[in-house]
Amino acid sequence: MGYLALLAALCLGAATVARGQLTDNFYNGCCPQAANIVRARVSAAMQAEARMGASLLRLHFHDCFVNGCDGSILLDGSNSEKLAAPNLNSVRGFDVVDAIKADLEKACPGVVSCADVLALAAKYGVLLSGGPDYDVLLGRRDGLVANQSGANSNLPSPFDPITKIIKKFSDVGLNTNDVVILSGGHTIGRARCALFSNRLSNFSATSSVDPTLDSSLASSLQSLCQGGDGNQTAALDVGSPDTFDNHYFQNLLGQKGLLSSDQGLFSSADGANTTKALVQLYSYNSERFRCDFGRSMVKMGNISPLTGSAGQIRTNCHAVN
Ligand code: HEM
Ligand SMILES: *[C@@H]1O[C@H](CO)[C@@H](O)[C@H](O)[C@H]1NC(C)=O
Ligand SMILES: *[C@@H]1O[C@H](CO)[C@@H](O)[C@H](O)[C@H]1NC(C)=O
Ligand SMILES: *[C@@H]1O[C@H](CO)[C@@H](O)[C@H](O)[C@H]1NC(C)=O
Ligand SMILES: CC(=O)N[C@H]1CO[C@H](CO)[C@@H](O)[C@@H]1O
Repeated sequence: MGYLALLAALCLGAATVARGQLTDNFYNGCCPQAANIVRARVSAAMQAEARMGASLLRLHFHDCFVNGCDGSILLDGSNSEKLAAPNLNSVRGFDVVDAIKADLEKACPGVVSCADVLALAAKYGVLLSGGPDYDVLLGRRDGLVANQSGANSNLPSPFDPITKIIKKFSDVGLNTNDVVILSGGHTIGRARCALFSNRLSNFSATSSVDPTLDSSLASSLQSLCQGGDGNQTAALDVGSPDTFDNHYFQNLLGQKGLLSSDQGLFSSADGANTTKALVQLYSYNSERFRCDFGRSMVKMGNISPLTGSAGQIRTNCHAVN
């Protein structure tokens, strides 16, 4: 057996031992440098553009909600998830993923899946933004198909009522607590005017601005978006868009959530009182948020993973082998 084949076999061995479960030491035997390789690339990308940490976090989320965390969002082609409405001109970070994968293929050819690259990149995007250092679980294998219609139906929209968002999370095994905790991912990153300008004018017959949007924030967003093509971006966490903190929840208490789906967790009547109570909790208990966020990320990362001999380890994340 050649050296490289032996390395790959070590990883298969780990999968067998784990009986289809993800583990926190999956690559220790066969590619011990995997996490450091990902961390270095994410760090370099964030030095060039701090927002990239957020973009990589979102990529993992959008991968996991469609056919599980299987790297399907990275596949090109006419049925590509990249072309689905929630992703088109919206998800970003593909170049960083390619650079990570190229480094990994040099160090440990054929060993680290694209799905795990996304999980690791999300972890370091969070950590290097100042977020919690949770133990990411690994050992996912890559899917063989993209699912554009699945991306259109499963991914939450900022225009969905909170009840519908809760349903989309429960469809993938996540509960209402996870909805609130993981929405806290919006402590970093940006959103385009097209996704929130519905709140700025013509909101209802009686008021032109969403009554649950702080009026001075509304004015500044109006000037940002006015006359534009909908592609201008605003911070999801108005005070500290590149720092992972609990200001996202404090903002909601002050009606400074950006998306309707953010503010709805605190203000919406249909949000049920659980989401409101959790927003309050995290607004004053930052440690609790950090801890719960890590736990919910692990849970999200566990959505229908392919393990053992299912799927494959893609050599090129853009296409099946
Ligand atoms: C609860 C339902 C959710 C809705 C409706 C939602 C919606 C959105 C929208 C509309 C954007 C802006 C897209 C654009 O401007 O093109 C966005 C950005 C973002 N979302 Fe969410 N999201 C949700 C949950 C999550 C979750 C669970 C995470 C991760 C844990 C997450 C992480 C992010 C991040 C980090 C960004 C900023 C990305 C960047 O700056 O490139 N979101 N989200
Ligand atoms: C696409 O996603 C939908 C919704 O999750 C699912 O019902 C369907 O089986 C998926 N199709 C494929 C080909 O994976
Ligand atoms: C926003 O930018 C994308 C390219 O990133 C472009 O295709 C789209 O037309 C722009 N939107 C509008 C409304 O012009
Ligand atoms: C939410 O709380 C309010 C009072 O704070 C109560 O009137 C209402 O019935 C509660 N709604 C639900 C769904 O529990
Ligand atoms: C009630 C209200 O503000 N209506 C306005 C909605 O937007 C259109 C233009 O997009 C205006 O013409 C309406 O006056």
